[in-house]
Amino acid sequence: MAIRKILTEPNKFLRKKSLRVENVDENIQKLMDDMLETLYAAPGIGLAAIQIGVDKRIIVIDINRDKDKKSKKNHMFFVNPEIIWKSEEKLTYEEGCLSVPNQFAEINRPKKCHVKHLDYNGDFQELKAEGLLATCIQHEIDHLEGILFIDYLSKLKKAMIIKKLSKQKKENVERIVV
Ligand code: GNR
Ligand code: NI
Repeated sequence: MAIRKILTEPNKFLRKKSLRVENVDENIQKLMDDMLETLYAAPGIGLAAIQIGVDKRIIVIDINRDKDKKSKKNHMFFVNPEIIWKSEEKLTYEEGCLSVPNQFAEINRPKKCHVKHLDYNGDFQELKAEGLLATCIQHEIDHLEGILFIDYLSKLKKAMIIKKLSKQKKENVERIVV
């Protein structure tokens, strides 16, 4: 297992649409192991493969581990996830993203969703989610389409965040060079 580097905005690769996984084989499982380790190291509650530079439709989620490191691992892998139902009822959650460091914003999404996917063993699963889990699943599936939560903000707010992140990136590069 290995902790992988997480890509951050602005980065064109984060805007790429991820590709379906044809076969959940050993290499895919190894990738999922790395994703889990990277998620816990970050720490975060969800991670999409594209965030570590792999354009495959794979997500890992653990909404409990972040707050309580001693809690039992309770992660889920989603391969080729598809939302098959969304509630009319909405929920606003303050979202963050490991690829948009230190930026937070309230985002409104369906409160509940049903998702079908393959698990770590390549077996078919269907899951009913609500609350934070539903929010996180939708946030991660957006990543597979090249969508970030800042895309839901006003043009001005989004531009301000991207400007801030570009500046931070530039400063980091200069720190290394000098
Ligand atoms: O760690 C994360 N926290 C979070 C909080 C509210 C809504 C979504 C998320 S996902 C984020 C990790 C991440 O960037 N996943 O793609
Ligand atoms: Ni994210």
